Amino acid sequence: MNNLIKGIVSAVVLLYVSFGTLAQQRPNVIFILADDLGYGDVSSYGATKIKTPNLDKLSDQGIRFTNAHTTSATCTPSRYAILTGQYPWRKTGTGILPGDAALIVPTNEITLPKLFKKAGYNTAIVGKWHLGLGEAVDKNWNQSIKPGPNETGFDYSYIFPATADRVPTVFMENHNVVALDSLDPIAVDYKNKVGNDPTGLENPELLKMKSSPGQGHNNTIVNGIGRIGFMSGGRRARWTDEEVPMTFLSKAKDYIEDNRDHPFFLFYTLTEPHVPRMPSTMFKGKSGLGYRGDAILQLDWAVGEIMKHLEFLGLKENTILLFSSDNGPVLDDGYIDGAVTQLNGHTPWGPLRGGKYSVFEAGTRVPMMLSWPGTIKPKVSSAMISQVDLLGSFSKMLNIESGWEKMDSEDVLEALLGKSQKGRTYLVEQGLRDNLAIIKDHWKFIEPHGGPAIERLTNIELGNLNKPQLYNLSTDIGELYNLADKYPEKVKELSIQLEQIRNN
Ligand code: NG6
Ligand code: CA
Repeated sequence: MNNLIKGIVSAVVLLYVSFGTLAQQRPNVIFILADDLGYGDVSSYGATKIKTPNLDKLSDQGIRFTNAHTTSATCTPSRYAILTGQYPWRKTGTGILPGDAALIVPTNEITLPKLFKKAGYNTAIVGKWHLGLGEAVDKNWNQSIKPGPNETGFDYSYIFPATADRVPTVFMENHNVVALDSLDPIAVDYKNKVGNDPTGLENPELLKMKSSPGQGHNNTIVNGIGRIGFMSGGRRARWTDEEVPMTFLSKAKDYIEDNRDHPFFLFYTLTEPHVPRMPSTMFKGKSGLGYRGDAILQLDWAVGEIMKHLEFLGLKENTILLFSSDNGPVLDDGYIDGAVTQLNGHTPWGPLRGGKYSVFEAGTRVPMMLSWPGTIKPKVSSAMISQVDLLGSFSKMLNIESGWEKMDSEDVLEALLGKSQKGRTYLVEQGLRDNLAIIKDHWKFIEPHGGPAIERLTNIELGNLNKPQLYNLSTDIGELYNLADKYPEKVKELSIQLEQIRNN
């Protein structure tokens, strides 16, 4: 070989090797999202009546955020924001969805998983979906259903359609219900009873867990639990609640293993501790706090299993593990499951006021930890971060154009990786409906709202008041002292800013 050819060959080899190394260096990203886990439900966030050793380990080896927020105090809007990088209240129809809703995430716009795909990652979602499926409410569950998670950017999906308390109580792998049986077709209806299955209303004696008076959850009974909505057929496809988290865990572990040689983004969306809380037998009674506490122990265990799996596969160092919750905590959310009677002094909301559905802090301020062993140094961060920022921040990390600059999303990568204590300067929080609050620096302004102050069924303070509320979160994290009358200029400034963001 003459020198020229030798030179070209070695340059090509060098290029190949360095691209290969670069590709290898790109970290996998696993985002584990719990359902209704509160700021005070985790021992590294101060819980004393329950121990979450695996989440604590994650806190110890990564960054533990004390000022991280969902955009909204309920699931559907909060997840919509994670995927789209936009505040959900800009679009109608983004509230809590029934189980037969059509897909609400646009399929022709950038999403968080599409961003990862653009960067060459494999992408998957395993767990709860709750963003609608198909083009319309009316759909045939016995055929392929599109669009859904796969059309919004996930190469692979293994989900349940809505919430564990809503029909259809089935898993879907990509476009199809798992274990379909053409001789026993599935029908779903949210208005009228379909088929002959007993309902919680007609046959309460068949229930293994009673629904709370006045909260519904008394339509079709599946696995001894009354659901929201009616379904018939699909007997083979119906899940057993005790097995749901194990199924998701096993699918998540398989996905990680199958993709060990290629960068991947896995959105692993747990169902705990959302209702119906029906943990696996090995967790029943373990926490002493009723099934809600048991479900939290189960969730913590699943996170530990993922961490062990990463270690076993040699992926620990090169995987960003992000953990958070989709909204704040609730005790009685539809079933009599001991959450209230066996609370035993536990405070799921920690030092915060309100809970799920609330525009007070406990609605949207959630536990969040990020670990990337070997790359980031463990610390506690008070940087203000919203989950809507994941799109902008990962765009920055992956160096991919996504247009986040024109969205509600911001780039807070430096804060996420613990290099800076500065996150956003302001963020907007959404309560149950259209009631909004804005936080800027340590000031929080809640706009006047005529809705009820307390939601009677769940016994949660929603944060509604028909006059402005202003709280100084640096001295009053519990939002007890309304300073609106004392600082009218601050109220004016923040209400104008909120209006500007709303009209953006
Ligand atoms: C509420 C349900 C509640 C839960 C919630 C959704 C009633 C009375 N309550 O409407 O049980 O399913 O919706 O929770 O129906 S979320 O975390 O998915 O937003
Ligand atoms: Ca939720």
